[in-house]
Amino acid sequence: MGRIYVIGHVNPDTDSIAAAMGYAWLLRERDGTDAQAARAGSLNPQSIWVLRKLGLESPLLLNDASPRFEAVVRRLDTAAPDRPLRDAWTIANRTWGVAPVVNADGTPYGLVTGASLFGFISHMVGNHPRRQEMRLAEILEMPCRDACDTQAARFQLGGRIRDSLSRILRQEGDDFLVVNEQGYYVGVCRQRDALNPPRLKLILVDHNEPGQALGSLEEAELLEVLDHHRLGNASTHIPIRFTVDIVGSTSTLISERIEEAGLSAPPPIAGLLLAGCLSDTLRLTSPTTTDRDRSAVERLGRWALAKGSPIEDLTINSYGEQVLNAGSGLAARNPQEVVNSDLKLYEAGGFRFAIAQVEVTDLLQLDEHRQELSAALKDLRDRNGLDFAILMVTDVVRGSSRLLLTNEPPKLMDIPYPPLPDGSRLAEGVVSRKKQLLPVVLGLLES
Ligand SMILES: [Mn+2]
Repeated sequence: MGRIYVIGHVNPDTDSIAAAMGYAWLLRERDGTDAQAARAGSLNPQSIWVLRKLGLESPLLLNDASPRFEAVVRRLDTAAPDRPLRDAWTIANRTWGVAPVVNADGTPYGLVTGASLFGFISHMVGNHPRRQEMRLAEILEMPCRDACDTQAARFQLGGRIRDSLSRILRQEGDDFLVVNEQGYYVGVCRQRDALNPPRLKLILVDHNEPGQALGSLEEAELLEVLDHHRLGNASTHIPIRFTVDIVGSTSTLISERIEEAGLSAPPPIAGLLLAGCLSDTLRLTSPTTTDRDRSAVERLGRWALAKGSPIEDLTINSYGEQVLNAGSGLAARNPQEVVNSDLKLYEAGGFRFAIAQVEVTDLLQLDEHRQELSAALKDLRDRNGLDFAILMVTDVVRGSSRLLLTNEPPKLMDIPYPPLPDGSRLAEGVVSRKKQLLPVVLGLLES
């Protein structure tokens, strides 16, 4: 069957990412299919936050379904330019009569083909009858470089075949070199394969209109559509499985299929689908919400919040709140909400203090909101009768934090994070309150 890509719409939202990853997981788990989740554009801040929180890798970026050279490349063994032609001869006998010759630095030198070999021999022998007595063994001792076609076309592994069609057709030879982005040898491609490449197998989730799909959809082989939007679907040559249902999220449909298979998604995948559903239905408050979405949230919550899950200490409500907040950055939220939404109180060394944390996808946001956040932090300290308070603004993309401190005691002067001109501190590589920041603060307070 080969690899199948499961992909959502362009400008992907969290439901699109979740449905692609959730369905790819189900196809692998239930059917043993080689299904890979993909995305048709950059992740939005909410999806970045959710994937980070759950410890999941971002799905593969796939902007365009047009076949690329990687679909037709054959990774043939190589000979070195200075090695005897015998080496290339051995390889050519095992392939279709072609041997790539590659320099010591990994760049291709050329191809030994039937035509190049014939050209070489006729050049050696010419029309001298005496030289026709030359033995094959002598010829095979000559260096590969002498019998190479160095003019063979080179194509980029990731390049679209369609964009190179006229060059492919104009080529003298039938075999081409395929190189990676750095220009290093990857393999060889035959003209006939390039002219008839296998189509990319696609399953569309969370959309069905070609206008919302990745580019060159018409060049792909569409296997299935699973969606909850209005119809505007592409036509196909053969019947496909097509599901469009009136529910609040595609994640709901995926969770139903997982349940129907008698399976339960592992906590990170369930947490991702839960985020997709909560985000599309605005925590089940949007008018698109149905009873099936409510059941899905219950079911996904059961799987996602299990012991040992990355979000085991949250509830459906608190998780949903964080998911929706993660989409908005600092700008869309009032400072009181930012400092209060993820707040922990501590006592140590005779001090009572708070550490609040907020996750952003870009620390530059902090510069615009620093003053009002500092004011909200002071206010929080006063109202809770604390000695001091810290706000940890964590960049979940780059994995660093900046700290705002208010009324910190002299003992914290030695905190090992350099102060910036605006008075905040830069905690490079620090993302965990529990495991990184708190032990440092406790160490100083109790010293
Ligand atoms: Mn959706």
